[in-house]
Amino acid sequence: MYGGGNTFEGIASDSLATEDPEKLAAFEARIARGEKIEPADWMPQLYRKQLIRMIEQHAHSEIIGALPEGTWITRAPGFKRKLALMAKVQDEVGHAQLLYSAAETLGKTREQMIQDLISGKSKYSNIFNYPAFTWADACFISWLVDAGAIVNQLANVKGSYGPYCRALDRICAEESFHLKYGHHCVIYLAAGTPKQREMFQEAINRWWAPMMHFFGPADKISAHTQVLMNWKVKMATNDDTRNQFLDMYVPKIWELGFTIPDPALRKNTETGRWEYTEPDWEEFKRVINGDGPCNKERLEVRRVAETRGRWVREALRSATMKYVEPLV
Ligand code: FAQ
Repeated sequence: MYGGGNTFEGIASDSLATEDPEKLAAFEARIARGEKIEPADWMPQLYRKQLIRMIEQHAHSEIIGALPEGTWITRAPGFKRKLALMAKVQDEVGHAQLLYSAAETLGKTREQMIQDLISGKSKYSNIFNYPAFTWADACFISWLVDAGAIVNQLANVKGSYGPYCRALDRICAEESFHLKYGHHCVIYLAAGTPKQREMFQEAINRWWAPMMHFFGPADKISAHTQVLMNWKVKMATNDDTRNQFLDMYVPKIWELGFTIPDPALRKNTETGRWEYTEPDWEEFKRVINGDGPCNKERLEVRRVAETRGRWVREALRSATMKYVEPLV
């Protein structure tokens, strides 16, 4: 089992033995019937902890995920691309807002979540710890990272925790626009000059390994999949979502005449599954535990935002602040 080196061991070994067996059975029966669990409903501590962990990491991924693309807003080629990218980045930050609110319903405050992010205690998606060197890297994120996120989220939208599923529902709708935008950017490069095609090929070469890691460790070493699937928080395993992504997007990449830097990549027509070189899980582990190419830079941006934005939050919370009726 993959340990991740921090909070996870504690959560995984958490025992259900102290839970009231009748309440636990009723809770599991509700989940089996496909009912949604709402914040005021009884739930086992382990379900609560797992949800907080996963939703919080998802929220952090959205705000950190805004950074590599965000640096391209001023350099995006042309006014329309700048406008579209600005709207997309703003959407990602909005997704974080929805997700932090969903996690707050489980009892962890937003302040604590942000503290845990900037102190390095909480995780966020591995993929945003890599640099977006070129415009083609930004296009890769908008098309293929968004595509990966949609595959995962469309599965989990049917999950058991009401507030998370409702947040995902709205997020998926917005992500589908991002996907179209990203695809359009890539088609433009693919139909462009040899240099533009070369730029996108280089982006694929750089991002393929982090993209394979994005769906999480292989099922055989994943720590949380089983418990999350039992309680319908996760509706597909890591290998299943990775396979679904490959099924949907590898043919599209190949159709555009690009190559993928994995000589073993092929669909096994008998099993219907994709075969690929086993991703380097040691690199994945290093990156998600703080030692990737951009981890320090990403967290520093959040630290600065937290410090500089403090006065705004304090002003909003201030008891002296009153609503003033508009003069109309
Ligand atoms: N990165 O046992 P599992 C986006 C950790 S949103 C970092 O398999 P689980 C939008 C995991 O936390 C992208 N850490 O864990 C966008 C655990 O560590 P812990 C985010 C990872 O929870 C697009 C350990 O490894 N999406 O991109 C990763 O069952 C473009 C063991 O792993 C979500 O968060 C990873 N990739 O499955 C924004 C969706 N994978 O906590 C801007 C919701 C695993 O024990 C631009 N989350 N770990 O210390 C999920 O579906 C799941 O949490 C998984 C991982 C599938 C990510």
